[in-house]
Amino acid sequence: MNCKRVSHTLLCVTMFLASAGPTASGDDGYRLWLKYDRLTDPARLQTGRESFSAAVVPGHSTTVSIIREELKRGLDGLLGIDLLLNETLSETGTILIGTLRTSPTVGSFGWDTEIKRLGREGFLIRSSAINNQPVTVITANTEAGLLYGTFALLRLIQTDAPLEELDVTSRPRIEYRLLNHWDNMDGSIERGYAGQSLWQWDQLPGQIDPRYVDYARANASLGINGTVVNNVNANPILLQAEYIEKLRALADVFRPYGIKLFLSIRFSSPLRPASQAGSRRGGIGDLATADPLDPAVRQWWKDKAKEIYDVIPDFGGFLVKANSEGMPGPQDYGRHHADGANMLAEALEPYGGIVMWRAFVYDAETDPDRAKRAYKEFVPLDGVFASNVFVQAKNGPIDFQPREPVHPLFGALPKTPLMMELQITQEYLGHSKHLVYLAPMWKEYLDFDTHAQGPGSPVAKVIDGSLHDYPMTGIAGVANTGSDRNWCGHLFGQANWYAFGRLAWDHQLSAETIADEWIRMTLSRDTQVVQTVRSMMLGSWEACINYMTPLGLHHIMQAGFHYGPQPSYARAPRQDWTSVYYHRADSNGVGFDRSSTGSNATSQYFSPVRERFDNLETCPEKYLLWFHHVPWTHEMASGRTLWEEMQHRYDLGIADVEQMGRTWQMLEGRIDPEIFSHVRARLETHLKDATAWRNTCLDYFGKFAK
Ligand code: GCV
Repeated sequence: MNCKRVSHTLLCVTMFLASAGPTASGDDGYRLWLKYDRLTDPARLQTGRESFSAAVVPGHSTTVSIIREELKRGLDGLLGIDLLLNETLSETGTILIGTLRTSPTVGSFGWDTEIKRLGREGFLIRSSAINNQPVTVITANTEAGLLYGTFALLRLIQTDAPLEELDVTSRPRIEYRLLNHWDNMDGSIERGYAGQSLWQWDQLPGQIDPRYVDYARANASLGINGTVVNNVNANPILLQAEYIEKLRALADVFRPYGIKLFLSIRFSSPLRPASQAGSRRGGIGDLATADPLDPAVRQWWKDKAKEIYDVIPDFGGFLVKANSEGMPGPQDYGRHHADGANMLAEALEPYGGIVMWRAFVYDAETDPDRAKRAYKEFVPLDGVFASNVFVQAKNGPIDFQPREPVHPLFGALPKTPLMMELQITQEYLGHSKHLVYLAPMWKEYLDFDTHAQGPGSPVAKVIDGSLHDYPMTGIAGVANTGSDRNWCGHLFGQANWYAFGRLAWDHQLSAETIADEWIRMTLSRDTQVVQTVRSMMLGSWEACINYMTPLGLHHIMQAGFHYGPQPSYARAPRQDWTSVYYHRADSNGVGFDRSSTGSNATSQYFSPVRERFDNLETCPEKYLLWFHHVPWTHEMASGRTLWEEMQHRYDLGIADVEQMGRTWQMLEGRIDPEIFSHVRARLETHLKDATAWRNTCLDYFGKFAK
């Protein structure tokens, strides 16, 4: 049965309605994907109960206690067993969880070489036997690895994976897997749509909200190993001693879950406070300059780093937005990005800390085309950055649009570890009101072949370091979490948090597999419910592109708010902050000519991508209006004119959202009623607002196309 496209789901739903059973009630979504609801298949229950009735987890650390608790909780929920926690392997059906160091028994299997290859965070789960008694072994080189292995075993049980003859080896492909919170000190979240910040600064360090623990646990279950707790539009007060204490309290909660704490810093922190309230430029120091080449400034940062590491010995490092959107930076002193980054790198280096220097810069003086600016600023600096500096670039060259071509920096910095920044929060994709599953989008970027070193140079290989042999690798996701009871506002927003974590661990996973796992863990294990919801999810990103910005249109959102459509927006302090700058519609056609006859942004890509994008005939239609100004009468692959195709795409987007609503409606009684009503209400808003998108855009562009 083919349930892949949204439009096919009706058929699939109709076929299973008779077979699926009723569900439990009253789920507020708080438990995320770690629900551990009881298995219903009797055969699986029996296998599970026989295989996992006892556990031996040697050790005394907090992480070991967490592993024991998680296992107990998970197996109690999934299998209904009261797990025996033993000191020795006396029971049949024991899970042994230990490293070569903590468990001599693990050493007796002769797997030492394999285990060493797991690295710092990988794990091995294997069915084996001791004295003819079956045993399941979870082993790793570190406690973090054991924790990840424990979550992985629980996931296998929870997702109905085969449990016999287990043999799973897994290690992360990327070293730094971070959430970036854009949380402000007043509790608000920039581009956050799920309530207020999770961090209660006024209560820290004394009071630890239990939610911090649940947050860390959820991240650990995915293998996320770091979190930048504050907005890149950073407030420097977090560097004050009082706040470092508060940060210590958070770091203490995160540490046993394998999560390091990082900070966004303001480059001008060494300066005296700004006299103007709300200014992005002041600091917390008493210096008259923040020039990165000034010895006093360099010393200020060294002292600050020492102060932080004295309190938080495993502090991760700094994320920096500099010379971007009014944030101060080295260019204020005639220095370049590497001067700024290297100064901070020097301060952090003695403690093993790193700098993540963002490439989200678009100074209008660099080039009239915003899409070209970051490349022009950063490529000349390749090889100039210190070894503990990442350059962190967004997936596309503008700003988290529904669809962009890949950022040309990927592949263009062979000597500088490039960290990819994805946006989990849906700033430009319907906030927490639209159901948009982002894994297919992220896969499109990761799989994109840059041709940086000939064919077979996908972005995934750039960021996992294998293309350029990067000494360190990283990926970041701008978090969509908040104080809302269900964490993400929209229940399906959880799927994006989940997908980010899973892809950060293993970018080879497919969007389908990840959706499947998430649905089974969050909504239902009924195969047909899973297929139906998965098809809704898989079609949702393309639907969103169609009703917002089809065919390469971009940044035609409401000014500032970025939710609804505003293609007519023309007044702004700067040209590149308006919608008309991006779409350039006129009576002849529409689109931004970035080809060699226009801004020549295509030249920033490697051959043959460059030529493919440059030529109107070979440019993929999904990027057409990104790279070309195209006549309204241009014949598209479908045989329609551009204008007809645009209408068609907008209509298709709406049809898909309508279909999502119908499909969801048919799931009533098959999933938890509270979740059902919550999603149904969101889908109603989704359809209403998507329709506004179509109507506004067709009305607007129709005036040009006539
Ligand atoms: C944190 C876009 C967003 C801003 C965000 C910025 C960034 O411009 O609209 O809210 O600021 O990107 O990534 O720094």
